[in-house]
Amino acid sequence: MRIDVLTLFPEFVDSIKEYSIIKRAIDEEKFTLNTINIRDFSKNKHKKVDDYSYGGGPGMVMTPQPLADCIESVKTENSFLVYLSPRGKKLTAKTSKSLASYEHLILLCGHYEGIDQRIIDLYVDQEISIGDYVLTGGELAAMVLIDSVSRMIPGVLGNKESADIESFEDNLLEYDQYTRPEDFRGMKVPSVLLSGNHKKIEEYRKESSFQRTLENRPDLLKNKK
Ligand code: 4H6
Repeated sequence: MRIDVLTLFPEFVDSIKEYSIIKRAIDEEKFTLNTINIRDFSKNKHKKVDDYSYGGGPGMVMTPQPLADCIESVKTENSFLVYLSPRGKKLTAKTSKSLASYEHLILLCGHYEGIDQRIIDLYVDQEISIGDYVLTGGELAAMVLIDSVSRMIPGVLGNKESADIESFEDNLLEYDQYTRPEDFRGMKVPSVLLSGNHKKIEEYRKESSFQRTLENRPDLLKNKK
């Protein structure tokens, strides 16, 4: 898979290439990540990429010319273009999994008050939001999407790590986890986890998952199969 990120802040997005599982996946050529500076495509003498909003009101809108030229410089027949915006459809593990099967993903990051609607109408295949809050730009949303999609690419995670992909699919949150020491400042690890009784441990974890979900995300339980 190839991911191209169209942004006004390429260095910011490039920084994720240096870390953890994404770094390993890129080194192992599971996918490539490129950033393209939208400003490089501006034909304005001051490299301007924004303009006033028709109809008035506060804030600027990203102007179509640099966006169209930037998109056309990377787009092919099998590209899928995602626009990160607070107006988009909410990102879930299911969306990430389906995005992971594209040969070429283009992620468009907006700034100011957003982009000219005609660019959306012409080029955007899917408008995605990472949650109900506003960010100063689409870059952090694109980085979240890249992280979550890359984990779904076959071979990016080890067998052990892959298990937690399934965990969200069954609409339950993770169970409580412990590691050494057995006693930390007087707080003991639940004895069942030290018992070696795998059936009991399994039961404990199911119950722990259920309780955490009930407490933090009761909405997930309604969708449970
Ligand atoms: C597109 C349109 C994504 C992108 C408007 C982006 C939240 C998310 C942006 C804007 C984003 C998300 C610019 C509107 C700043 C508000 C960039 N915010 N905004 N939830 N911001 O995925 O002003």
